[in-house]
Amino acid sequence: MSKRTASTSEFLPEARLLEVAWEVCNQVGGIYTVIRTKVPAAMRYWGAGRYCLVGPYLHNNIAAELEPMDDVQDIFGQAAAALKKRGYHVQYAEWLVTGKPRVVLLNPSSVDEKAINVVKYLLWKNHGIHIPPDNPLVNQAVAFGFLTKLFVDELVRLGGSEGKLLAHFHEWMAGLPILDIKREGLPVKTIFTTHATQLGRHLAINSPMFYAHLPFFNREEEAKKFGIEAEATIEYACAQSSDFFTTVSEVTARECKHLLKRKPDAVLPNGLNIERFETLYEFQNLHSKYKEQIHRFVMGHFFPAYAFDLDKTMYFFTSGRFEFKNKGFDLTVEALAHLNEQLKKEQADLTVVMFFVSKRNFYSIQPEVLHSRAVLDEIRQTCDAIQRQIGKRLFHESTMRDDHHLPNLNDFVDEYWKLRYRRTVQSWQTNKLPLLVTHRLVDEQQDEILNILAEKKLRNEKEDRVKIVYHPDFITSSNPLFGMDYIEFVRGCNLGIFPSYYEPWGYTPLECMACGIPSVTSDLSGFGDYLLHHFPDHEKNGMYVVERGKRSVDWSAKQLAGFLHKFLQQGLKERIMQRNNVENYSAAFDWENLIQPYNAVYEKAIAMFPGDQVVAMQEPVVG
Ligand code: 1S3
Repeated sequence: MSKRTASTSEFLPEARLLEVAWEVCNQVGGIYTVIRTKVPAAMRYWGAGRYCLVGPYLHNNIAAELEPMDDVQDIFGQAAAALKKRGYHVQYAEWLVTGKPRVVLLNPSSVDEKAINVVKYLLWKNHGIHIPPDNPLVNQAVAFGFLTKLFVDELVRLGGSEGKLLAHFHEWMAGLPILDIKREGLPVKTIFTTHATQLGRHLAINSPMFYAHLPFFNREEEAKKFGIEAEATIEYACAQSSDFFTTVSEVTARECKHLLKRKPDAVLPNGLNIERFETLYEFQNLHSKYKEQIHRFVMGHFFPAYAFDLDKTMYFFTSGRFEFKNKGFDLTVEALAHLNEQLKKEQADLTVVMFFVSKRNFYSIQPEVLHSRAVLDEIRQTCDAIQRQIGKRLFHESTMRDDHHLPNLNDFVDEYWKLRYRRTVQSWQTNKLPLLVTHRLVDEQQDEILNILAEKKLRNEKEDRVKIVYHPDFITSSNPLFGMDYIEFVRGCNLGIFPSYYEPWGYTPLECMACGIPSVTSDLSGFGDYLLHHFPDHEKNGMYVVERGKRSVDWSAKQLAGFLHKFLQQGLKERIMQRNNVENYSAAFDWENLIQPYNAVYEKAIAMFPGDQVVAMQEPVVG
């Protein structure tokens, strides 16, 4: 694997790069991860003075992540100051994340309604884009686009004829300035990256044969049907007008070709900041440590009803935003039902606990779940007290005895502790089945996961070999049930399951890989498709790809169940080996490598400025 090492001064020395996204300093989904994790690699090429992120200023609490740079009079600082002078709310600062990039945050609400209406009128007049009056998100995108364009104008003015400015926009919410940059013929080269098409996401949820029908959808009609005309038209116009149009995977490139009527000029796969350990056992140890913590939760949740052997228990999980079909939750449950039946038939002595982690509206954690957890903690404290008492008295007794026999340890425990022990354990046990869901959901009757679990008869019965824990909230360190953050939870599990139906890239299996945890993805996810093309040995090494593209749900569910069953047949040694192999893959997804396709686009864009030679695309270095 070659890594290109360029020093800041040698990479496109005469250029500056603006990277504009709604998710700069504003975490909504995966684009935030792209921007934030890419910063160190981007900074290595561009350096602080030539690279600036631009995002929306939406919440005051972002201030804690910023080191204001009001006094810095570099070109970005001067342009920001010029906007401030005109009365807009602008913050120029260092973003205190790894790599410390400079950011300009523009507050959309500092553009008054009158000005927004003028901008909307001009969008209609100059670009034929109709913006409805009552869509707050689109209104914010219009205001943000307006401010970003003013910022670009200032940079062009300040840069004079010397500087070459590249402006890279992510998603429709950031892309509007592209249209006027082109219309006015500004000396700025634009790149537009879509991370999913607006129409594609809606169609995938609603159209049963989405992929087969892709060439036949009528863009305008479908956008109207879903009430996303403004978003879809903006996205279409940005894709059409940008100098370079890119997306994150070949899967989404096909979608763009049909729905945005432009084949992307380049595919820019997503990476991570991969932190590798000096020695393999370090990440294996982390797995044991966090698995122990998950054991605690599982004991509290299941053992009041019945116990099972934790040494023969595997933890599977899925996570992501709640898009039931797109994220493959339906397929996962179906496969788990097959697996459960098969394990029961085989009278297997192992247990699978499957966690569904997503975000739903809920009132609170179920009181039973909290109660059981609290009583478990009390049992632990009681056991510790008994252990201390026995230890102390046994030691004392041992020094006084003539024989060498172990005395009856029961005699060393006070009646108080015996009674407290009996009472606590008794109050813990219950005849009820362990709950499927940890929280009181707002709309429990309509919940698609609970409904399909009922339909597939996964109820957490004692005989079931596959148990379910549905946790309708993301896992963070302040979470009272697990007491660990998401990545720690991933490290403690044995397998991640993400057989998505619609997934332009999909960070979840990549995060598993970075932790050395095997996972399942699908050939319809950008990441799965990438594995299929670049890593022929992926399955042998714990990266399973379910076929969904040309298969029925039933077929794919059986294939997934087969993968899960095969995974369970491995012994401890094989699983350890597999974790090592999975972790070995992760280097290929380090931004240090995946920054290269970005750089290749930037080199091409610079070559478009008059007087420059065309720079040949670099050889791909990944895979
Ligand atoms: C999108 O976020 P999403 O979860 O809405 O962008 C991500 C980053 O490129 C990508 O990983 C994901 O598949 C897309 O769907």
